[in-house]
Amino acid sequence: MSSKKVLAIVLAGGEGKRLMPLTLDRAKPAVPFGGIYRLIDFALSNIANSGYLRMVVLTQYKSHSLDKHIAQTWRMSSLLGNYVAPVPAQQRMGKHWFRGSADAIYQSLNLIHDEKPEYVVVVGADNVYRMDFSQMVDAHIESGKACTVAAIRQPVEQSDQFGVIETDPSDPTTIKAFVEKPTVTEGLADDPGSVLASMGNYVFTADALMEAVTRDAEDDDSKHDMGGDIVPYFVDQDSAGVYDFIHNVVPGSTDRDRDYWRDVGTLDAFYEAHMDLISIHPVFNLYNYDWPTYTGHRNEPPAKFVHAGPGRVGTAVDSLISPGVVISGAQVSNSVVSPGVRMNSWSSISDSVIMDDVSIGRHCQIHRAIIDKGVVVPPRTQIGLDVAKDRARGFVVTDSGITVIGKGTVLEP
Ligand code: ADQ
Repeated sequence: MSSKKVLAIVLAGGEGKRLMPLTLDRAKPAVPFGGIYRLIDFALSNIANSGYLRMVVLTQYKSHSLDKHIAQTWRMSSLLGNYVAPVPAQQRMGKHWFRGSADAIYQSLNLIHDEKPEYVVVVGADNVYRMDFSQMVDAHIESGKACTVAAIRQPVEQSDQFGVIETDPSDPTTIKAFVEKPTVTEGLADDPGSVLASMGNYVFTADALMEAVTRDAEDDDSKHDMGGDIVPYFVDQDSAGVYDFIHNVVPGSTDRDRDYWRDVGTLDAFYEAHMDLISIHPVFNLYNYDWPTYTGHRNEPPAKFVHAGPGRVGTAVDSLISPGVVISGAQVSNSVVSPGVRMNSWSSISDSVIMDDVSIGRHCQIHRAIIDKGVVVPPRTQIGLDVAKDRARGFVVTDSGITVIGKGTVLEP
């Protein structure tokens, strides 16, 4: 099938309240991830690797760093008519901003009219995974349905974080019921510990999508949400199908990571997804060159490890260390370190995520922490060793005890 018939729409306007303080200053899809990436790079790379090179990214909340990242990184050759276009809310349909993800599409219908695709792939921008959307589009076309929802099994106790799909055993590819973020107590018949969750990725037949979001815009009772309103509308029409992610096989994937998908909507999930990158046999393999994850690179020299004197050997193990990092006489383990970080003698950094340009002085101990860009950690600082003390200092501490320090904080000596 020609990729020209498919337009990809990336929903990137979410606020990401549960990732505070990482989303204090930026939209959730712009949150740094995995040392050198932004969360949105996973969705955009999947779309590009699927062969769909016309993408619009709908933005709204604090979109400056997202726009900058897309403009600098995601430039396509216009010779072939390819583009990645960030589209901010513009009040085209009245004096209001996007009222929800379905309204974001409604307010951008001019883009679909201009492009005239047959099919529209709509994806979220804040999940970490690899997926070949062309396989899902093929399944959608074959099913004859107007809407297809990508699905993956998730623990039943997390059902209130997902759209939950119910199918009929006699017709397992048709969605019988879809409820957005319910509290479910009973799992699947063949897997009682799991529910079938929406991944927030959809394929629509273009005309049907345009009609659905237009109807939805006129419905004052609607929350104008893709999961809460648009998918249930197609379910009511008996025209919503399910595409099980288990069938999606991406080149270069292994048995270990082929069904990897993480919703990193909470700080704990965000932290755990980082730990997935650094395990010895990673459950998510960044080194799959057959399905690369693209991003923009800073112009940085190689990472450097300095033996700064007796007992001051700069080392890093089981860690991802980005360009421009200098580890001088400090020990790093089990951590993900972004470009431009400086770490100094007699300091130890373990089980942590350290973002760009953080500076860590001498004799510091940092454990189980997420430290956002540009934080200055003065000498002899402890972070993550005593979470009660961290809370008392005003830091965010997650349910599982991860200490999080917001962008640009200069800590008291
Ligand atoms: P959530 O991720 O909770 O659930 P939502 O907050 O709407 O749903 O975010 C989905 C995507 O839409 C995100 O990429 C977000 O940035 C974007 N978005 C949200 N509001 C927007 C707006 N006003 N304008 C533009 N973009 C917006 C969704 C589905 C669930 C599914 C989970 C899987 O609704 O059914 O289970 O994703 O993670």
